[in-house]
Amino acid sequence: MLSCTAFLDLLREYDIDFFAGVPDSLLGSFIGCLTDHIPEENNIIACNEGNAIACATGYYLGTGKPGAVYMQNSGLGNCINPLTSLADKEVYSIPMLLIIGWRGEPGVKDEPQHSKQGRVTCGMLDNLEIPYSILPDSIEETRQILKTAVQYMAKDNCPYALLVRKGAFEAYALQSKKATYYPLKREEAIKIIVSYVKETDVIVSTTGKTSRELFELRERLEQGHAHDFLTVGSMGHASAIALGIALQQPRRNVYCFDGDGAFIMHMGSLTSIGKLHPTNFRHIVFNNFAHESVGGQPTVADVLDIPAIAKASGYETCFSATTEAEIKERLDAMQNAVGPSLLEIPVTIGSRGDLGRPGNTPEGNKIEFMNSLKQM
Ligand SMILES: Cc1ncc(C[n+]2csc(CCOP(=O)(O)OP(=O)(O)O)c2C)c(N)n1
Repeated sequence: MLSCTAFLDLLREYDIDFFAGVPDSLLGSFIGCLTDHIPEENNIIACNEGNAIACATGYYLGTGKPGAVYMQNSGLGNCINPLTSLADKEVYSIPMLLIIGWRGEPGVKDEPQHSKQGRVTCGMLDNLEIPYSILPDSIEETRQILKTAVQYMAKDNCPYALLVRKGAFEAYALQSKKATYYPLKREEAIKIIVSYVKETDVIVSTTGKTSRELFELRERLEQGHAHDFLTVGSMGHASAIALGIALQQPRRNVYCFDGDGAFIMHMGSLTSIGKLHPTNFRHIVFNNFAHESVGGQPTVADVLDIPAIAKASGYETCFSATTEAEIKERLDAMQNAVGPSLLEIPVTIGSRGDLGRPGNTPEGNKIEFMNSLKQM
């Protein structure tokens, strides 16, 4: 295992001191270490991974030095366009070090949404003609690999990737977690909304612990899972999925359970929702100001006015609420909305240590969910 601080020191030795990216659980310790040791303007927690490639490009244009971009391998898809049409040798030829968490590595047990991406990660890098190495265990070997990467970036002016296996980094506890104190935790807020929704309503929930908590709650209430579509992968796309359903199923309410990180990742989705204006679309954003599911690194939600953004994108009714009574009052008001509505619920960061994972398969979830939509 590598010490996060030793790896960071090594990167600095090679003059890599700018970072941009989206957090990942395999890189959680390292990104926590960056959050504590690198000033905000040199560690941009980007809205999505493609955006991080663009930030590193700007940094290179401004300094002549390669920066580093960190991501989970599921974010590679978000990067393909800027990697092929911006950083690529045949376009602007921009060097940068990609630090990629390798979820779903073949032979390593992982969740279903990671298995395909894990299997195709090396092939994707090969197709992108990006050379890569697997991050070694020892600091000495890492020094050698970094030397190769830095020499390649200097000579060829192109991205070089490091693949990071599960368990590669020693634990590092993020010191500078922003404390957000609100009356409810996400799980408690989910419970309030689930007890409010009607049997004919459906929920599309976002990636990470939101879907896991929703699944467990339905188990505990013995309600089954037929009314929930758990978006276990595809971070940031839950609202567009919910939009697609809302437009085709106008007689039922479609709730989207979003996280602030996921909401920000593909915020452009709001513009389609605002434009198409489905009255039955109910967007709930559990805002803990962090990527809690992958280590609690901050998002930029502390400087956003989420209801105002939704309103300016064409939503009809937009609120914020922090207590149970307020939430219920706002949910009542959303019933009378004449267009899409949004409720932001600022919550205290945190979740249960014994939180499980959905016991159904994604395919099983889809079939059950589609069958439930046929009824009404
Ligand atoms: C494209 C992509 N990038 C990164 C990830 C890793 N990831 C999974 S959940 C998550 C955090 C989501 O944060 P937020 O939406 O705020 O929800 P929270 O975990 O705080 O409840 C991240 C970054 C991913 N699954 N997909």
